[in-house]
Amino acid sequence: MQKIRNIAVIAHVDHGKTTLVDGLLEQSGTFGSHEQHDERAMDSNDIEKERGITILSKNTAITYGDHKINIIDTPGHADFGGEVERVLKMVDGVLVLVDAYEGVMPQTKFVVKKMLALGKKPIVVINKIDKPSAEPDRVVDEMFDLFADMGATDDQQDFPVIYAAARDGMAKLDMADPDGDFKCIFDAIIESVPEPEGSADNSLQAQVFTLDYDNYVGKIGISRIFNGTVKKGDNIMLAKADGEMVKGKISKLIGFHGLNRMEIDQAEAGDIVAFAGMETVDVGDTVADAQNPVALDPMHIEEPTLTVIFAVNDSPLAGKEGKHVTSNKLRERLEFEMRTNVAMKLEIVGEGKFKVSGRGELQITVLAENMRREDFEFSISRPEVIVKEIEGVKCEPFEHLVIDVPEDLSGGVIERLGKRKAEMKSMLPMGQGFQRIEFEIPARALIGFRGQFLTDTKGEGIMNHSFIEFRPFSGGVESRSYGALVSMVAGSTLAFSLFSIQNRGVLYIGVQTEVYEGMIVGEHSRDNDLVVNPIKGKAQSNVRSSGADEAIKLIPPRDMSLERALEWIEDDELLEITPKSIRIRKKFLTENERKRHSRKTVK
Ligand SMILES: Nc1nc2c(ncn2[C@@H]2O[C@H](COP(=O)(O)OP(=O)(O)OP(=O)(O)O)[C@@H](O)[C@H]2O)c(=O)[nH]1
Ligand SMILES: [Mg+2]
Repeated sequence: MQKIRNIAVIAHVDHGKTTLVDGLLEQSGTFGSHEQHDERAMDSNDIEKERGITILSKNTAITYGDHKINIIDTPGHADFGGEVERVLKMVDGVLVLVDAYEGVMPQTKFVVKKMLALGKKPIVVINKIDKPSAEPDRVVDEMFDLFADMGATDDQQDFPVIYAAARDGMAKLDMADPDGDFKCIFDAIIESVPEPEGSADNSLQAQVFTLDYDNYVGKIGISRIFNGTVKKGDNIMLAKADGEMVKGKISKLIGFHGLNRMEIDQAEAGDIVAFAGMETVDVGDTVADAQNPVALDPMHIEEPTLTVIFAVNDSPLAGKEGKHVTSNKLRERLEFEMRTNVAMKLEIVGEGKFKVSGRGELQITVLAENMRREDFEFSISRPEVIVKEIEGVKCEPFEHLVIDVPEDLSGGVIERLGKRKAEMKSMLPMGQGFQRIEFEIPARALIGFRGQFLTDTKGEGIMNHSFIEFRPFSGGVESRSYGALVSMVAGSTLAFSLFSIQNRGVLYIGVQTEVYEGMIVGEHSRDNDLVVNPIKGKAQSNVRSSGADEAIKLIPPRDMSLERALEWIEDDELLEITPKSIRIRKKFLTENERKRHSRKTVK
């Protein structure tokens, strides 16, 4: 049997997981010496590349000496935290990265807690020690405290520490040592991560932890083999979470090496491989022996906390920019997403209306962004948190929020968060005039908070949050404090009218932009909505009579990204999304209709 180690790389967002995996691939010689590859090669899909974040966990394998090391790179963003938990069940040890300046952050806590509870063996990597602001000693202490607080066993608490600058391929066991390469990381993996249990001679038991889809072979289940041996063409039994047993056949067996996948003939206990040929496969299923099927413990799949409604685009500009606009197309696409994305749920709630539930706004945004790139047009509504009854009590999701803010601005931010029902848990000086403040806050109150926070901290604040648990409903929270500037007409915008509207707030659109009645062209500087005419030319009676053209200086419109717009909208508003545009609109386009459904200020 081959010698194997299975590890996951876990950390808070941006602490350098994918960069470290690059280094592991490179320094193990897995990339051929002439092979060209991108930076953060594992972040392979377009949105991952553009945003520089990992969205889907991905696995790779390297060879080091006589060992095969399976490595799973995980996403650090809280919205994808559910993935991490599933991945952790598949490995025997973890590399926990932590930024040598930022230290323990919300998602560090989340992943360390899960990892310790599952009894995994950690190796702590203090990364980015090259940063001038790095304080590796403080961060090591923070990690020791965190482990102790989270109930680490003696064995887990006794973790090896590696100091690294992953981006430079540098690592060492002691800050006083000369800079070294990743050899100390490889050695720590081989020495301290236990070898996989289970035997190749037992009956087959493999568990699926990620799904993938391929146009040629269909659904693919990426799995850890806990027992037995599997060959291409084998008949198997698929043990589903609900106890059902479905007969199947492994049409293809796929192995991983570096950035490549290749067909293999056989795999054994301890390894991580992918199976094709089982159309009904789901995350958590056990791929078991056909004669003696024994299911593994089902997998806990984190429940969604947020929903939005995807609907057919019914704006006056519908159908002009996208190819796929019908309810059927929309349903097919969303159903397709659900086949591989277990963190999301879909419910049809009306003609052309689909309720999509997920873990957070980023997850929803990524789906919407993918769809617009595939030429879809649709609308989405304001995100709402999922409220559920637990033992007769109405409960809602709560989040752990950590902000870093300049000291002189912290008072204002704390006050604002108070109105949003946040409870302050701690406050620490961070150096360079910054304070780190931790809160617990209803997830509901965080919707729309980021934009406000950036304004309040003049763009210098940093905020991070991650899910804690469902807790009793906390009552009304303050929502957006500004109204919308709403167009009263359809047409193409003109500088002349935008020039006067810009005194009323912040514009979201520029000149020569198609608008329609009920479309939102900006944010009002007061709390009520204001109806405006953005297409008025100057050949009208109110033009000043000085013959010469008055210089019209337009302030550049605020660029509303999909996320920013999604956070900004209220219940009576929608985002219209097409391959070319993101428009913000009122649900009811005419003022008369809107009057009948007047805007609520407290929810
Ligand atoms: N200064 C410094 N920057 C680093 C180092 N390692 C990574 N970075 C940078 O940190 C940023 C984030 O790196 P990633 O590898 O994408 O981080 P990640 O943990 O995979 O992020 P997510 O997958 O989104 O959670 C990138 O800009 C890297 O270049 C390091 O050792 N030193
Ligand atoms: Mg990453």
